[in-house]
Amino acid sequence: MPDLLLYDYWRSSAAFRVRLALAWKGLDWQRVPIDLRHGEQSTAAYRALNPQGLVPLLVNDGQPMAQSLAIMEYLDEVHPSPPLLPVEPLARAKVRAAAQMVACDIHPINNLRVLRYLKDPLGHDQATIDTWARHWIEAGLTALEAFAAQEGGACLWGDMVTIADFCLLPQLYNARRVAADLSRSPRLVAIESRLLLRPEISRAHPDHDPDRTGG
Ligand SMILES: N[C@@H](CCC(=O)N[C@@H](CS)C(=O)NCC(=O)O)C(=O)O
Repeated sequence: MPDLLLYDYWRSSAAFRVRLALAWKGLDWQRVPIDLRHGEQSTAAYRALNPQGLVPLLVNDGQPMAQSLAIMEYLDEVHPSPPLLPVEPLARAKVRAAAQMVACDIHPINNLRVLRYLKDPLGHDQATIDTWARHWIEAGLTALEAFAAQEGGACLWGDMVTIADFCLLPQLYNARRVAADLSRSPRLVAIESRLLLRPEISRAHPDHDPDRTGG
């Protein structure tokens, strides 16, 4: 049995980031499915492992680790080849900034628990909630498009595949789920298309997930 266990939901964009990093590093891992639609993230057993009640959670040799950015950087430190961050400090800061534009400023305000809270108890209807999600995703991706115009090439940062790309791909998947307008993000969509040509990246995508279900 592999040493790495990933508590994962096929459609979770934060977990998708970690699946991409695992695939990129060629690591063997095993999934523990946590069905977010059925509330499995909130059971006492899961919260004992991850008090936040969120996926992903990576367990390595019995040690649980939460937060996708921290997990990707951990994997990069323990398995440095192929790298997911450049070496030079300024370049590392730029890559982390792009990753955080997604992971800290777009994703958290469109997360399942946030959207559910807008519905109940705040009482917003689904159309309003979708408008909220689209607004913040489009605003965030417009800023990331500007980053790509300055720093990007085949990837978000030059031609190197980094943690920033592994935040971008899940965010674009998520954007399409709420029909966000991607017409102002042509560079981001082109980067995604190029990266999805790589089989190891494509295999980590929810559309190709063997556990894919309707929910
Ligand atoms: N900052 C966390 C975010 C994790 C997160 O929000 N995960 C979502 C799925 S993408 C989740 O578990 N949501 C469950 C819920 O909202 O109840 C990370 O990067 O790992």
